Amino acid sequence: MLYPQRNGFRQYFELNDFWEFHTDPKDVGRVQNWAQGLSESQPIAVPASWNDQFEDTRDFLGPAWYQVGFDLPTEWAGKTILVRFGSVNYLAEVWLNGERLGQHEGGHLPFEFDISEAIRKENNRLVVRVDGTLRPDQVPPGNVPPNPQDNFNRPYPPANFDFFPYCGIQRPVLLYSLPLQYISGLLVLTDIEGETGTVDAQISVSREGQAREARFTLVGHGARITQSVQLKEDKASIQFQVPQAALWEPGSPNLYTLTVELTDRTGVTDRHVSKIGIRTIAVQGERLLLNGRPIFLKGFGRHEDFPVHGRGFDPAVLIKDYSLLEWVGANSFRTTHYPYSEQMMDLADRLGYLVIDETPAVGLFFAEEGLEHRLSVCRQYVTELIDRDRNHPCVIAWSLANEPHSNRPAAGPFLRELYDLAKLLDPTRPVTLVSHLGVNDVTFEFLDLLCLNRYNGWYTEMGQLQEGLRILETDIDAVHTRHPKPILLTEFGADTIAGMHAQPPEMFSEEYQAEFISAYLDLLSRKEFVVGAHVWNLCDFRTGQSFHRMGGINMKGVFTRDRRPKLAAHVLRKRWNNNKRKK
Ligand code: ADA
Repeated sequence: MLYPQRNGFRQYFELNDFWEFHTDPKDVGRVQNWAQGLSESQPIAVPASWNDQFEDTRDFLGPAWYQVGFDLPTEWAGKTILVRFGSVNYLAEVWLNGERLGQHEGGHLPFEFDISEAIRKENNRLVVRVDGTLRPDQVPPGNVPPNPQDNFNRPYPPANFDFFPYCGIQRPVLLYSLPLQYISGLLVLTDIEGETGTVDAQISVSREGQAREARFTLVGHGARITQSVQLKEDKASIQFQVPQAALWEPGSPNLYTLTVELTDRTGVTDRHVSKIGIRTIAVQGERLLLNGRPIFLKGFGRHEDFPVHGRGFDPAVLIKDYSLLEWVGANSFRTTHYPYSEQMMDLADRLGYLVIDETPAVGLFFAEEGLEHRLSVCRQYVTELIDRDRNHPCVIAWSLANEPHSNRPAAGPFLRELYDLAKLLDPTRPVTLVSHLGVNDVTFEFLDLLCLNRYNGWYTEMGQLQEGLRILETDIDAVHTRHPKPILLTEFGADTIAGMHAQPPEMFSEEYQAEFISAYLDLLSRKEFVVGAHVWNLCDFRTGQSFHRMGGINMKGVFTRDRRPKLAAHVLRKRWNNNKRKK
């Protein structure tokens, strides 16, 4: 799904504003026909989660209703017009001027509706019903009946995952216009042969129309190449050879500008511009190769999380977090535990960060009840995520899930189906998922890259770091012996209260976190088959309430929630010394 653009043929404006908002705790909005307009409401900021904006909505997960009004720009008359939501968590149902446009399940991925027929010149009213209620058959699941085999530390609200289930319209809502016949899809594949880069670009067009030709132009780093081809029905594709290509990688994130134009006898009828990076990623035996050379991933699991905004999009926080990654010397992150904003991905391309792109499948369990629906939602997520992010050079792997409870019989076929789907949609990237089970994880038979979360010395061997490391080493050696594939330690860390100190180090002190992380990195650096280390977490973040989350905060960040460094951040900066490729 292409992001809207502004040029001579395409226009958009953002509906980032104060919308009208009304909670619907008794779920009467449908029968009272709130879709025709809210009779009572209060202002709410969009985009943002609703939970922290009011005094009485912190633990309210919905349903709730949003409404906003707008006029149609006169110059948009006669064009294709769409409304696009960057992320609404969790269930969204949308009406325009009382006409139901449709619905979408799942946060963190965009969806849109063609409103060319439903829109009016003036006084348009867009109404959205959002329901973030946790349900066992949803992904991620919640409100799961207690089951000893799938026991979770059940926080409040009762999520099957360890972060707050923020709800609302959490990323920008865009109204945008397109020509009647427009470029509706773009697939860019790159390769490298010697010093020459190869760029394959394929477009799909919305429908047959007056345009007969597509013109592709690639500009950058001394290159300017143009090719025109006839449209074949609704498709067109070309291949560029780029001599002395400026490759994309951390430390030198070289980007080219790819412009695609539809043309007819009168000239250009549509134009789409994108930034592309020439790079390759491959698993070769136990190595992970970026542009044909081994890469070591240094970085973090993160969250889109900030006070008051909740999981809401905030450009200043994006920039701040990239500044922290640069300061500490990281070169990568995983989008834990859901796809991040398109703006975050564009910045990863521009700034040169390697991204393991993860679906929202966290806390996945495989009891029979609700299994089919969970599978259909996971299939949808894999499809939507790859469609949204496949052209980003920063994305080096797809992660199907985080810590699925894959010790159940149904787990293997379920996850294998998602793996096969991801490989079908994108054969160019490694596919993984993140396991907490280790050597007996059935998925390790087929995954391309093995990702492990480990907390020896924290949840087990508490306060006994050396004993924890001994067990960790035994574990990863056993995984490697059985599955000679690259291993990435995707999570390891210790809750730390900023300002708490202890010598000798003890749990929750800054010294313990710093020693814990350093000792893990020392061990991992001795293992050739370990291709990366992602500390859990970059920053402290909001969770539900529980006896093991003081103040509803997970404190494993090396920075606090308001982005102040703990001792471990200084230790990592010294260690990672901004050398973008090495351990
Ligand atoms: C798990 C999970 C993380 C977080 C972490 C922790 O590995 O993947 O989301 O909950 O544990 O802090 O306990």
